[in-house]
Amino acid sequence: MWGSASAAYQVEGAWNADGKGPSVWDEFAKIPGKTFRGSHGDVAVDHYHRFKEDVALMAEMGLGAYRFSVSWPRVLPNGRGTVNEAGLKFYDELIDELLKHKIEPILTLYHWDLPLALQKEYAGWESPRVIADFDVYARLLFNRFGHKVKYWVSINEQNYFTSNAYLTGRHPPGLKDEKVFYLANHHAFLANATVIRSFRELVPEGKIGPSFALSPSYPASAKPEDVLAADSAEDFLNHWWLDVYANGTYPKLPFRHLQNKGLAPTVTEQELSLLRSAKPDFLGVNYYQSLTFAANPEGGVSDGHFNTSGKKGSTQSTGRPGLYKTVANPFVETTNWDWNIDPAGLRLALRRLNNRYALPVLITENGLGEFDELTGDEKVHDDYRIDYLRSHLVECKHAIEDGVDLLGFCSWSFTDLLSWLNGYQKRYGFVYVRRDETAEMDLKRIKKKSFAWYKEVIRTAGESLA
Ligand code: BGP
Repeated sequence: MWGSASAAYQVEGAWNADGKGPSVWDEFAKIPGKTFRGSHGDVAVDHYHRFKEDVALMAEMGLGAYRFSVSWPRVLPNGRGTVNEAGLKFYDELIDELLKHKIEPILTLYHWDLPLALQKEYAGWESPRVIADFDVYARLLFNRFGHKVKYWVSINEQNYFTSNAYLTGRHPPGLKDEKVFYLANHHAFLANATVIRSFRELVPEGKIGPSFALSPSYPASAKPEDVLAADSAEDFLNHWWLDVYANGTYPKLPFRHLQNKGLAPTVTEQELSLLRSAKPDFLGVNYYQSLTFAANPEGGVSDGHFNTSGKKGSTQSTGRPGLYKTVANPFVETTNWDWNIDPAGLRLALRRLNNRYALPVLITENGLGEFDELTGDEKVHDDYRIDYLRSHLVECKHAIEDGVDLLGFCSWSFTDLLSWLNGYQKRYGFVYVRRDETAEMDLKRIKKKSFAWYKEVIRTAGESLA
């Protein structure tokens, strides 16, 4: 599948239209200082009203699959209870429009826009009550769309959203509490497993899996301390999630470490058997970069400045004192947001996944966020994006030759959209959308150079990459 991806909050806009309830992001993004120049998704790129135009562009490109997310509070304004039929209708029409153009819909159940009502009522993911509510929401969508949507993503980047929500405080609800982080994350695992079980019952022919933000870990040097640091990072930052998804168990080493510190979640036998019984059909991989780690002494680095402005070089090291910290990798280029550009890291990540879990993989996101310049004659010469995607796709081919079962590739993103913390200036799309952080302008869609390039890649089923 040659696809492209988006998420509700980042594209839809229409934040309070036709009965939609508010999400945690509708509130959080408007708190001064939380996002780049106060950018938010009230209008975003107005996909809610312009989806037919956007799907027509997808069809023109020959796109094979479109991954989008459903906004939970658009269909259940209070998180549970009354169903908003107008919200369901929007997704019904979007899916039909995609199918009409032979574009495979890939539906993400949760891409971070928790209904605000549930955050207010019981603190959202901090409470086990969220598990049943998430299941009711998921079952509603399985029943409604299960006959026409085959591919489903359960939760997008549980690792990234929980880390930001409860460790760094950069996402709602903006907490910095390690114990709460592991607890909320455990609830998300149980919610993920619960909906996979429901999926087996209601959509037996479909395929479902979580999407994971995967950054393979490299040691900063061959110094044994650095190699150990990278090994620990792999355990704490990747296996902590992937082992639970694929095998239903937490990895032993980090679990013991956290238990000794009183931070590990309490896990019952019943929960373990639920986790074990909910193996996904595939692992969704969101790959943007590899990370490089060095030893980090007790009392060393934990959190550091995160570059949301595009001022190159402003990212600071982060880590877990006593175990590891991130360092720059002198062998790779970086973007203006300091993300490492490392196509071979994608091949490595896919190989590691294959060796450890032997599950099919769907690349649910990969792309380059950069400043784009719209020229006077309405062109965007984004050769850097073409280079990025081409090199990553070539590594996918190598990974397939290595034996990885790759179901598809979704670039991030199709149109430009809101980057959660980085505003509208960090662009990812094949289609430029004319707007900026504060002004919506005319939201005109303009095809970038990469549009024609990806069209050719799809038309030749990758042959044009060679
Ligand atoms: C992933 C998210 C996407 C998207 C992407 C790019 O973490 O799943 O929603 O935003 O990263 O990240 P950013 O927008 O921070 O540049």
